[in-house]
Amino acid sequence: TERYNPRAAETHWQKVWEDAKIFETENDDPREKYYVLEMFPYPSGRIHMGHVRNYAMGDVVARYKRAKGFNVLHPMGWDAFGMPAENAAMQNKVHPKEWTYQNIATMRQQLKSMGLSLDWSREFATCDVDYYHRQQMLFLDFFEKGLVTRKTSKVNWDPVDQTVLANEQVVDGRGWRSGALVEQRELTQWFFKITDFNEELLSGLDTLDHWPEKVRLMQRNWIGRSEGLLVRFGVDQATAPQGESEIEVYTTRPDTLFGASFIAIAADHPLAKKLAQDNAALAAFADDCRHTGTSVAAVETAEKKGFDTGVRVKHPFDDDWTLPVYVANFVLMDYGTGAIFGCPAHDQRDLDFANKYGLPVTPVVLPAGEDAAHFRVTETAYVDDGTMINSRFLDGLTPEEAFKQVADRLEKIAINGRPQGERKVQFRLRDWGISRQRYWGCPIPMIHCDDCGVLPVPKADLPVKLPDDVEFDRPGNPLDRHAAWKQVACPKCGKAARRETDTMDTFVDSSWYFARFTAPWENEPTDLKAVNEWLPVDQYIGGVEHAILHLLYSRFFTRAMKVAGHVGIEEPFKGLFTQGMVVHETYKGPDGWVAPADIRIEESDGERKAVLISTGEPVEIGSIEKMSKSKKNVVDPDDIIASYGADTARWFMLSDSPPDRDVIWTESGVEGAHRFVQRVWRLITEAAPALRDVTPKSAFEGEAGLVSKAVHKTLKAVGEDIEKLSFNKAVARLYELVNTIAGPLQIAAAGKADTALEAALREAVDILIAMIAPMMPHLAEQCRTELGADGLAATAAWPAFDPALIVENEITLPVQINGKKRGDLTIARDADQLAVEKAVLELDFIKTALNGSAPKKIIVVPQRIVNVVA
Ligand code: ANZ
Ligand code: ZN
Repeated sequence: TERYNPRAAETHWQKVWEDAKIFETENDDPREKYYVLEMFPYPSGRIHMGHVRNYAMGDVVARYKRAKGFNVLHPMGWDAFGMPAENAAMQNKVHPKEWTYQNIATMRQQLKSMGLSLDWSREFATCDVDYYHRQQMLFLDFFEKGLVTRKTSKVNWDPVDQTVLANEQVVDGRGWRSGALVEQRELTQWFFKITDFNEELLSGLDTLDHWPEKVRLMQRNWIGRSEGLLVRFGVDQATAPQGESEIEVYTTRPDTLFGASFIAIAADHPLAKKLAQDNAALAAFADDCRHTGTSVAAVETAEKKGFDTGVRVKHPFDDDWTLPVYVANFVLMDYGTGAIFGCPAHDQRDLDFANKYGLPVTPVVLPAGEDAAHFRVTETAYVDDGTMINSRFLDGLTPEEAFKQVADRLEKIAINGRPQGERKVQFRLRDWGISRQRYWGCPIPMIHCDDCGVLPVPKADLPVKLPDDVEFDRPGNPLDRHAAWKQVACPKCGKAARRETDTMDTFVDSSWYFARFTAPWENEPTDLKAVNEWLPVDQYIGGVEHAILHLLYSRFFTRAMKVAGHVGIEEPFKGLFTQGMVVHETYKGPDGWVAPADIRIEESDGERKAVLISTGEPVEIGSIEKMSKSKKNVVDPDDIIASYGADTARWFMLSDSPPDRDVIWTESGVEGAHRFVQRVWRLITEAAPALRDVTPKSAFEGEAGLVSKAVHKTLKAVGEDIEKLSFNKAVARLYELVNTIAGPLQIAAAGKADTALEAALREAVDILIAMIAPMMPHLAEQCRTELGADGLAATAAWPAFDPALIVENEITLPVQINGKKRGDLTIARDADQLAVEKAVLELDFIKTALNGSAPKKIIVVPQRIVNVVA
């Protein structure tokens, strides 16, 4: 037979599917719904292997569920706003819009060449006016519901690029692009009040039992609920500026209050600011702190530094005990109260700080097995449980009991007319700052009037469209420099006013696209009926790098949309799966990294060597890393599809590793996958003439029975594997099945199979094709055609296995000779006495033992044991 030609077959079937519109989903359909979604791509230019893996997995689920009779929604779109388009504009003088839509066109073609069963009729890009128009409607609705605020906050400001940087964009205190020293600036920004949903976002996680536990844990930590105490320390008047009578701290460890040795406040704490006014050294120190960057990681890794303000406070339980007040770089203004009491023995940062400034270290929690007289803390803080010591009335209690004691007592003491202690639940989660001083994003639909203040754009005036005529010749936000665009009449008084020039964080765009897919044609952001029918997404698949922000923002957005009446549910993603990365060997030549396409692997005596194809020079084989341009270890999906076909690429992506782990892309692996494609093709086409007009029928007996049993067992298991997203297991079973039926198929091809075997084989190949269809959809169609089957594999039902063929209907009995076990007999479970006796006498070890003579007796204990008396 001819070799299978994937290129011709794949384009053919893709066109057939497209013309028949079989993946276009109707909203009103009586069948049960199933919504499968892969995280939509950013149109960076070309798809990469990570996309291939992600979309191959989603497509298996979509095709499988379709075959199982569900009305499947499997849409695709583009997360199309963002910085790279503007960078391209600055570097290559191409308009962000043009750059983006060109990339989309390329990538759409690439995705289509993968043969994904997507409903392209619902496609949109978040930079489509149609889409961001609805996003502006949502913004205004959220504003109306009090879920949007404007407030000043500290941001990382890049003075060269004149833009706000995300924490991730600050590297060693400098802007990632400009290299300029980043400043902390107070900027007025727009915020979504995600913290209004603190408790709900936390408790909602408990309901998401189809999410990976590690993702739920990451979200829990990010939300960061803690139960603590506000403690008000009275200021020693002699040491403080006028009007400063107390410092309020937040602590989760009030039990350690007797181990306190200092107070530390943030550089932006009001007291620090006041003191800095007439203390130049302190002002300089505070300034220095502002350069650290606001991220937790930046604060955590920076060396702990402090400045003694000279102010002293009194210990809440002892008026004669004073503590020094420092300004410290590790205390953040926007957490708790921006002030802490330091307990060096039981907190590592406090200990580092105390050691640096010679402050006392008094342990107050004694670990089990230590004795109080000798226990010291020097380099490592003790953060675990134990028994209270050095703590007066708390001594002997557990920290938990001590917490309660301190809280109860401080709640009853008053300071300046308020209790000195107050229990307080605190969250780490901050409101979501969505303002970006950028062009390529969704304009925030607000207007600034000198007389009337900040007002929403009237809904009738939406959309606020991005202007096309913008220049990228200077850093900063082109919208801000666009006088004509900015100019607008105040919707209230009619006087000249200004448009808001900030655009929305692109995370906003991806926080509701899954809802929009349910009715992308709708004038309102959603069609309530459609969105409530389709959501939640049954299976969401994407990278674990989105485990926190994207998923949390989407969970918030869904709740906010519910408040605004755009959806009826709270949790958008019922099932979540986070896939592993695609990794590849790296190669290093004399002039740096070398691409896999430029080398050849030579194997001799089991040793692998890499040489440059061009010169034959040896290159070093390096470690296996995530595919990245910087290490040049990328393999272009286009090349793979061109040489092996999409089915091979998909099959390999699904085959090698559990889907949540990294998969190592290897040339030999791809070739193995391709050999399998060819093998299936050859076996089926060669047997096709014999099987074409055969009516499928399973068998229970003989060779045909073995075929039927193998195929039904595999069918059951593969279905279960796909339901569990264990694609690699399904693939392994299919390899095995093909091995099992290859021989019989060749017998059939040679015209030597009996009717029963032919019928069993016909059924087996039909089922095999149905099973490979979700993974290798083109090959499945082609094989079906060879067999003369009607209809398409893409719309065929998933076959049902016959339970009767799956029960273990064989039994293994120990066989004894004169009461001593000599071997086993495997036989049909329902075999009668006579059949067992007959089979036993056929066993080699029995024949040898009897050596031609007849046994005296054969004792058969049914279902248990056989004893041959010689
Ligand atoms: C005294 C103490 C003693 C603390 C001890 C810890 C251990 P979580 O659980 O994350 O909420 N803290 C409070 N506000 C802070 C701020 N603005 N910047 C830096 N640190 C701050 O952590 C709460 C603990 O983090 C608080 O409890 C406080 O230090 C510190 F043995 O108070 B603790
Ligand atoms: Zn006005």
